[in-house]
Amino acid sequence: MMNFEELKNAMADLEEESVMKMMNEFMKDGGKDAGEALKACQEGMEIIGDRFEKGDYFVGDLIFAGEIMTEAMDIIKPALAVKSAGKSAGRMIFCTVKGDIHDIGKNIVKAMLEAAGFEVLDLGVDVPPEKIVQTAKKQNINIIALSGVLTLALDSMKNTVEAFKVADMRDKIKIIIGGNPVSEDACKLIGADEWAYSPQKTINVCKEWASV
Ligand code: B12
Repeated sequence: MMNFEELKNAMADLEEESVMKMMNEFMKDGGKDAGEALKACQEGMEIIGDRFEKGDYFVGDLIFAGEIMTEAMDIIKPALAVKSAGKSAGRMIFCTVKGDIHDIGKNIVKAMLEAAGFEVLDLGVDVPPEKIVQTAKKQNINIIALSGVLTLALDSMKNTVEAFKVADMRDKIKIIIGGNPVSEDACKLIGADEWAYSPQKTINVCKEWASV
């Protein structure tokens, strides 16, 4: 049985070997409650963030943390995402907004959307509003998912919504935002249609939009 508290602490302490061992054993045991494993890793990442703020960890530690988290998620991805068979659930654009290069959360949510049947056009990180608007126009895609972990990402998200208005496309597209600083209030301020923290809510919202 996976001890999620131990996993969280191993993540926070950057014990790569222990984290991988726990993840591999977790999958060997059937990978049940993969969402809990994700949550434990995320909580570990929050502790890492706090230690960085206090000056106990440095940028090199954040980089290493990112590598461990990505590796860990690669192992449990099959258990996190329930594969849907059949036709495409819809097409969408996903990216991390301008000024922000954090992409671990984006990649997790993207993998789960793909498993749920979405065709996700991933524009990567640090993506300027104009590029998102142009891609949506060219590819005729009307569901846009924006990720951001830095506080400044909220401004970039707002600028992206504005860019869609300027291009006279705002009423034709749906925008969902997510990431650590995103909240109900931020969503209102930014003018997005929805916000989510959990990948499952993201899937539900996008499925609803795609079905209209
Ligand atoms: C790993 C990490 C890095 C790595 C990122 C590697 C990578 N490939 O992503 C690296 C080393 C690159 C990095 C760099 C920096 N970082 Co950093 N980083 C982190 C850390 C420790 C973890 C982030 C993470 O991956 N979390 C785990 C994932 C799974 O969680 P998540 O992103 O929240 O995603 C979940 C949800 O939010 C949601 N979600 C995510 N996206 C979306 C999108 C949609 C549409 C939806 C619906 C849902 C959704 O689903 C995910 C799964 O549940 C955080 C600490 C923290 N508390 O988050 C700091 C943190 C984000 N970093 C911080 C800082 C300051 C920096 C740097 C400025 C450091 C520096 N001096 O250079 C740079 C900025 C570079 C830039 N321009 O972006 C600060 C941000 C402070 C702020 N308020 O703005 C934090 C909070 C640390 C701290 N406490 O000080 N960082």
